Amino acid sequence: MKPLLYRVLPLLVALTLAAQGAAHGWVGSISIAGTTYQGPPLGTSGPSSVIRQVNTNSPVTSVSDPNLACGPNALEPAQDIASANPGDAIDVYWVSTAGAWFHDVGPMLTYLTNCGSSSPCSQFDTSGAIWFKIQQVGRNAAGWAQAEMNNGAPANLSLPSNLAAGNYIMRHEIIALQNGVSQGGAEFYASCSQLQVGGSGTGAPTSDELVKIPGAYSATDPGILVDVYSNPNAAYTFPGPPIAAFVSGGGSAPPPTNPPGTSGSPSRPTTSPGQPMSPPGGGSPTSTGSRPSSTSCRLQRTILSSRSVPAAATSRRRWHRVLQDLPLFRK
Ligand SMILES: *[C@@H]1O[C@H](CO)[C@@H](O)[C@H](O)[C@H]1NC(C)=O
Ligand SMILES: [Cu+2]
Repeated sequence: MKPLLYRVLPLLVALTLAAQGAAHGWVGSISIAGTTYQGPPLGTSGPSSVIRQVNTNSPVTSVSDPNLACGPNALEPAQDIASANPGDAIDVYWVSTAGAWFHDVGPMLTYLTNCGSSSPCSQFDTSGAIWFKIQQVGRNAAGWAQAEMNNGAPANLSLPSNLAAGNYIMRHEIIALQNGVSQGGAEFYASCSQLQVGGSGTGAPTSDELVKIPGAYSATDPGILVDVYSNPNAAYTFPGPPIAAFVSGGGSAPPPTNPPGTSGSPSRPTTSPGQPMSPPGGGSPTSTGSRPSSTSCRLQRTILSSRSVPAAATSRRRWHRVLQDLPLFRK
């Protein structure tokens, strides 16, 4: 009974995903200073976790989608809070239905928002929250850092070494740019985790370093509407605000607190914290169904194993386009 179920389940999931026309990814776990925190299974809010889990592996593709903050329907707070300290090393393990994360072009960025001191982040509503950037990585000598995760490696960052103590939500984001050449083609993946940071740091962003999410990006930002294949060595312009100056030891200000009125702001569109979550593979609230752009992501990687050669990159993109038009290959 059980073994059979286990054998059939992945198939069912795959079929559901094929029907949905997408297969992308989510955060399976994070580790903070060596302690691992498992995320809830995709599409659930339990078991208890520090990660606000998304309910679909599909990306957000609109820069004005409220799901840009924490990923699709991850607005429901998680139950747990991770203890952390300034300077802690954090690993973020992005996974996919294929196992490891499989997109390989585009930046990864990390933001924090302060949940305030009156209640823990497990009660914090991120709609209308103000965020500041603490980290971003694009290409390094080996290529896009995102591609390092294709072998199962986590994204890695450190909390600012002088970060003021307090309650924070960490937002880790991948922007997958394989379709970034067309407006609306960039795929945004975000994941929020609830932290309580101790220590005696005083570092905080200045008011001009704070952004709302959505609100921080435009669909035509040079780091979002961009052809990453034609000129692979072109300098990449990260979207969003600069990294807060205090992160590298610059000036600091009193810790910013989200104004009380921001939580549950009526400007939030279609979703609310109390809304029941759909089962795995359920419809994406971002209406990405019309863009089956990444159905062939895994396939193209299998077919074209050569990497980091510009010519191969160009042909990968062509394959991406060709394959996504062939229903035969949508599996
Ligand atoms: C890990 O961090 C190093 C240093 O910032 C960076 O070069 C590398 O690309 C990162 N890897 C990932 C997958 O984030
Ligand atoms: Cu994808």
